[in-house]
Amino acid sequence: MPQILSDINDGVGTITLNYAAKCNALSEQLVNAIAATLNDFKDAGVRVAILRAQPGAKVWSAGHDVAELPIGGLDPLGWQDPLRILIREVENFAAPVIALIEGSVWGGACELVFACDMLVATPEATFAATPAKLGVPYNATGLLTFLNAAPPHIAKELLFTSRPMTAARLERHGIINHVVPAGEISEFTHDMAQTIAQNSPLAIGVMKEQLRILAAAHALSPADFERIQGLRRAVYNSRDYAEGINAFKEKRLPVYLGK
Ligand code: LCV
Repeated sequence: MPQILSDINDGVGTITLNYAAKCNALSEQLVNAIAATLNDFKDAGVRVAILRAQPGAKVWSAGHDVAELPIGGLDPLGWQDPLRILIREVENFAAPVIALIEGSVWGGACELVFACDMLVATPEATFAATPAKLGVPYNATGLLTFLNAAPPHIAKELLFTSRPMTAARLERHGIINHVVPAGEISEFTHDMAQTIAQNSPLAIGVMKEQLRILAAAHALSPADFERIQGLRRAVYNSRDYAEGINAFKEKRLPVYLGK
């Protein structure tokens, strides 16, 4: 069973997450399939991409495949990590990527939909950022995705509580573009995609890339960069980091000791 399905219709490419057995966890295999499909979309001249789960999905994506997280000693979200590769694929894809969201979105998948260019969600959709729950020291570009999508206090509430937030709450803060009933969301999203597809792909592509460059333009001194990496290394080498991942695998609540 393929972990994603895809199709192209009138210049709009749709990628459907199809890995229900693992709640569409963003495994290396699934990420590679999405990246390859986006490349095919580029070759086919796709003007808008829609990223979605199966209609009626209870879980849009459970985020990073926890089984693929290193237990310690290695950066869990390094440059070559599948989630980091996927975020860059979406941000660098020359056409707009619209996240069509039904179901619950967890962890790195929350960052993934925030990295998309627009979000359309059903009223029942929920969004939970889980590094604090899992004990993962999120990385700087990942946190920047949250900061570029959400007001700082909302980003911090998401990241520090790990509690799911409703689509209505995120729409109120301009993070979600439209909240649309499940029975209408596919047509609504395709209509918006068709509107975009009629416009200039060159102008849209260059504006998307400029917005990406401007949103990422932050001066960070080498000393600050090394300090961030040192702080994160101390966390992913900690007893608590291993506890978070082991608790997940053992299906129990973690007990964090702050060390
Ligand atoms: C691997 C999974 C996963 C999964 N990986 O079904 O943002 S960070 O820093 O935290 C980042 C590192 C990150 O993204 O971490 C992942 C964060 N994700 C979560 O915390 C969500 C974890 N999953 C859940 O809470 C539940 O699975 C939900 C609520 C999504 C669905 O619950 P439900 O009862 O419907 P199960 O929990 O029974 O899951 C079905 C199968 O999917 C696997 C899970 O281990 C189970 O596999 P088995 O049947 O082999 O036991 N699964 C779920 N999430 N992220 N595998």
